[in-house]
Amino acid sequence: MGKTIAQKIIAAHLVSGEMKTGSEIALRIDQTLTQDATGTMAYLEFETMGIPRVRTELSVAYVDHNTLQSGFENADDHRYLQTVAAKHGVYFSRPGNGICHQVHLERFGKPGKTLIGSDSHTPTGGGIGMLAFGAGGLDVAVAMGGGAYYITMPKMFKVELTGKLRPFVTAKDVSLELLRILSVKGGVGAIIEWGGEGVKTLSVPERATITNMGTELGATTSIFPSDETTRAFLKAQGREADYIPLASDPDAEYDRVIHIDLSALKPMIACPHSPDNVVSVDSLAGTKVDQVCIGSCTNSSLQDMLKVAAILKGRTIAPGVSLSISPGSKQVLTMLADCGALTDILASGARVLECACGPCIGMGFSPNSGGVSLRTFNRNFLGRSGTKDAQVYLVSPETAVAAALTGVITDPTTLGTMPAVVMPDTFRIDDSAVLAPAQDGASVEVLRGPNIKEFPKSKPFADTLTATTVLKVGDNITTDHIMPAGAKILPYRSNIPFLSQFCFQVCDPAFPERAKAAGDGIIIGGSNYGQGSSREHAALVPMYLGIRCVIAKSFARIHVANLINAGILPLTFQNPEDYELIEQGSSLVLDNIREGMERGELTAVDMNSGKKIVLLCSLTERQRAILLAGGLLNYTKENG
Ligand code: MIC
Ligand code: SF4
Repeated sequence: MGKTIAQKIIAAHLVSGEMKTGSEIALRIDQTLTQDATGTMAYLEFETMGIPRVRTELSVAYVDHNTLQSGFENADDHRYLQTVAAKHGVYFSRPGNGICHQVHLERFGKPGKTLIGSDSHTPTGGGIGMLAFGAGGLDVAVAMGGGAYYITMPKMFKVELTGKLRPFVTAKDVSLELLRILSVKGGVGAIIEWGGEGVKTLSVPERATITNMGTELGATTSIFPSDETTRAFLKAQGREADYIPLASDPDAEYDRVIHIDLSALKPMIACPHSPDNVVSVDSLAGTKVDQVCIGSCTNSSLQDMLKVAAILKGRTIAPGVSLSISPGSKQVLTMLADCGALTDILASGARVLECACGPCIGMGFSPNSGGVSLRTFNRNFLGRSGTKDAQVYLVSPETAVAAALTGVITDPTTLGTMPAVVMPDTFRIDDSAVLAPAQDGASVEVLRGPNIKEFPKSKPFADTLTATTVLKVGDNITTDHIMPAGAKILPYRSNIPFLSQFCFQVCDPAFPERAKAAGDGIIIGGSNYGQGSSREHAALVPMYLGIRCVIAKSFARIHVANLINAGILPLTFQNPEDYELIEQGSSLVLDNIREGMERGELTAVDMNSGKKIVLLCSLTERQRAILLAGGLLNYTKENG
């Protein structure tokens, strides 16, 4: 039988396991990336492993999230990251150099290689034919130390593209259309491969927009073939030598095939507060807009920015709208300046922000009270923008500019003729903001600030657990609900005690106190619990607050791995209707935990109602050992 692209890369990197859907496989990881919001914790974890130098082909530490320095905390963390990277053989991308995924695509990504990053949008690298996964910081730390990355062998989905996008219809609209079809859980357990004749019409940055947003589908990762378009992109980046061709075999088999005709697509928009709440832009035409934000790892490439500048040229934005533009990298920003496009952007009345995540993670530029904000980003979860009652919509750069000019939601295809945008044959190569690690790490002193607090310790499991259900939540709970981000909280990513005050703040501000008072606690969740970001803090903080188990209808992939790594037992209902039987505040007893973990089935007895609820845990031997050791860090220390 022929192989898919992903299967070929997996086969070439398989350390252990069988490439059988649903079974655990371990992969050799060629490259890692970290960003600053998850990176501080990841390097603290790496340091405790006592490995002097990373064992990957390439590891890069980016600073792009916590760039607002309104106190010493972020600056201290940047200094820590710079020194710890220099010491251990990691390249350091300085603040201002750009968003990790954009810079990695431009300067480091290689077709056919494996990459894991402590950020859920690491699959952006699939745009260039990499097999790239988002992971918790601890998994990245282990990979930096030369350890394998464990995943469940995914199903294979294919999206077959035909036709060609019409002017003003974009790769973002393709992503939104797929979210409309599949929903935020439609990709769980699957790798999404993009193929068909339509692929040839998409540039690498367009492909990267699409693989970036595969994360919102819950997919394990997404990948495009590596073809002549990929070669041209790498050549323009001065990296043609990194090119290899990659395609699926003609007889490769897929679990599901979805057809999308690019020519038939319309501009689409995701409504508050979920990326799959998608309708066509024309159906909302005329809705008043207060703010427009263009940028993020989804839509900040040179191609996106040149299109935005070309539409803005000679026009000014509507008086009621505030427009921000954050180019994805220093390369993008300098090239916009070189060709004069930056002047067109500034002349329109836009506010140009630094090359960083910025408003996407609530790092400044929060909307006004109840404000309508149109963003070219990938997530519009409740409260993520920093304004709890804001109405955040996700759109393409073209739809964003149309709204900025008119002041209302506007179908960009009504703007007239799309100005021609010519992409340069070569990019401006200047890697001076990427610092190479020290030759001799031993002499480098790692500088730590007072904000770095001790890593919380998890308790190993006894055979019986009696715990209170301290919180019951519904479906599609995101890690932004569990552990919010934003400018006020993000600087404390290496200070778990401080962060814990904000756990579940969006759902229930009394949760942290209640959880602490309860001692051992359990969270009850609906389906797709923990979707969204890779932040391991969404597991470490509940662990710190005494959470021992999460019982849900189903889990998102990265979060469930983070729970296990943190020593929290993830359980699912055998019968999803039993979700209704458990009330918040009841007391559950779980017996014979060890044996139950082995059998994959445990019974919880509700002390209030006396009801018995059957719970499932399909854990591998390794995962059981991690849980029994009290988390991956303890396990790794014990097993070398
Ligand atoms: C996000 O987009 O939510 C983030 C911030 O990039 C996260 C990582 C984090 O929480 O630091 C992600 O996507 O993994
Ligand atoms: Fe940064 Fe937003 Fe991308 Fe996350 S989704 S990496 S916050 S730009």
